[in-house]
Amino acid sequence: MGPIIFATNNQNKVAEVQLLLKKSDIIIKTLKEEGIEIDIPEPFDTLEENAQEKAKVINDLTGKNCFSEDTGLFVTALAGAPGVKSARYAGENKSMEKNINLLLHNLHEEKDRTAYFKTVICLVWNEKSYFFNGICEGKIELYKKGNAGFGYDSVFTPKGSDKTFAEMAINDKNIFSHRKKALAELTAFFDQQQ
Ligand code: ITT
Repeated sequence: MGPIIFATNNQNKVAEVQLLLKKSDIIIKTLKEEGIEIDIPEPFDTLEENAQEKAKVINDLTGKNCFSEDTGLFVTALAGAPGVKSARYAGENKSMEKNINLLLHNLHEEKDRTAYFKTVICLVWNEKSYFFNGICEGKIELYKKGNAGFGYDSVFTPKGSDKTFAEMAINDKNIFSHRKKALAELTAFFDQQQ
């Protein structure tokens, strides 16, 4: 199997996925490596549609097989917000500091801090679309902890851990994460193709 493009502009996702695929036959090419500079749109109300849009844009551009993913943080006490809008929770400028501050503010004095991350991968493979999901349950902390990772990692502690994702090395985040679970489905799909 030849290399496959991972259609993302998020280098932290690339680092996590590269580690997760280390022991598999799947070799990924990043948009950077393909010389593609594009702000991929995420205009829809579901992770599935946004993931498919990202993969289709890159497939149309290159004619090559590729996959993308869309991820959201779903908080119980906020009726699932920030959800699909996680990147733009506090506004269009996509400031993670503002997003996290707004999240902590909206959860102020809230006792139920349960939340989950969900990742949907869309694979465009020989002109067909395939979807793979991963969920990681956990809770939102009262304040930020740790400096590793990205996005909401500093306020999210996965079930089964006493550390936030931002207090973990990538390998440890990869034990629990939504992305790891979705990617396991993707690798199982490729195993079946052989
Ligand atoms: P691409 O669309 O280029 O893949 P992105 O950073 O825009 O990259 P998403 O739309 O999937 O990715 O992410 C939505 C938001 O959720 C965004 O603010 C991310 O920082 C955050 N996020 C995604 N995965 C995360 C993770 O594993 N841990 C913490 N935050 C995450």
